[in-house]
Amino acid sequence: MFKNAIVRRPGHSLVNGITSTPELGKPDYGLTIKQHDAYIGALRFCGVEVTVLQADERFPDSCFVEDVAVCTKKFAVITNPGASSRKGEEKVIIEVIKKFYNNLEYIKEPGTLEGGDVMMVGEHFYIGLSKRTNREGAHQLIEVLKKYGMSGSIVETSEMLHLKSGLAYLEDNILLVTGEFINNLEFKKFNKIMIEEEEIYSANCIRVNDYVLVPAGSPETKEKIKAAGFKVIVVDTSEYRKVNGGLSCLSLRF
Ligand code: CIR
Repeated sequence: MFKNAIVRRPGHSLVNGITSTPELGKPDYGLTIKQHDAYIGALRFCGVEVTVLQADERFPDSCFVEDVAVCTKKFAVITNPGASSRKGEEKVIIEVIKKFYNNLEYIKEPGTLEGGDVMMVGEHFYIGLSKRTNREGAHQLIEVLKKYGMSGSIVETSEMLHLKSGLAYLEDNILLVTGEFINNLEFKKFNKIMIEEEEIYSANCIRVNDYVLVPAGSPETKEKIKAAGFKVIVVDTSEYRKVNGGLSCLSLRF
């Protein structure tokens, strides 16, 4: 069960966020805010207490709070983002994380790690190696996990921005999976829900207590998740998609 979530309001500078799909255009500020309101509303509907941080215009991507911390049951890790324009975002999240956690750990140079590359499955954490998360960062996280009696393992990635761009753990041994991860033996033990190429963006869903949040515009994914027995809430994240963002990266949940 998640009791808490932290989100950060998007700033006007989100238009300068990192994107790999410039052809989608720039986020519309008004719509970005509306969608953020709806996202917060969905989290609250799922029974989560949401802490809303003010926008920080200095960091265009700072509404994607998932990347700057990893929040577990026992401790939180402040990460070290691999994207140069995102370095420093981790410092501005520390204060609020301290309100919730006594045990804080840090990923340190030369290690880099972004939370989008970390998927929690009970007490085990899958850590994707990506352009943002390097082997040193992954090893540092594994050492921290061991210290608290948990474990981590490394997953090589090649096409996705982050590990969770192509995977979402819905609990109950059910894994949403797409693209390069479909045949990855690391995930053999899971009951898989396959996401087709046309709806690849919807592999980034989030299970929040009794519901699964699914991005708008992915009817097949929605039906598959419903067929697996979940209650679904559709949330539109079209403006965040324009800057590589999805449902998971907009919050820290713990
Ligand atoms: C970035 O490229 O870093 C941001 N524009 C989007 C981050 C998305 N984060 C995530 O999927 N965990």
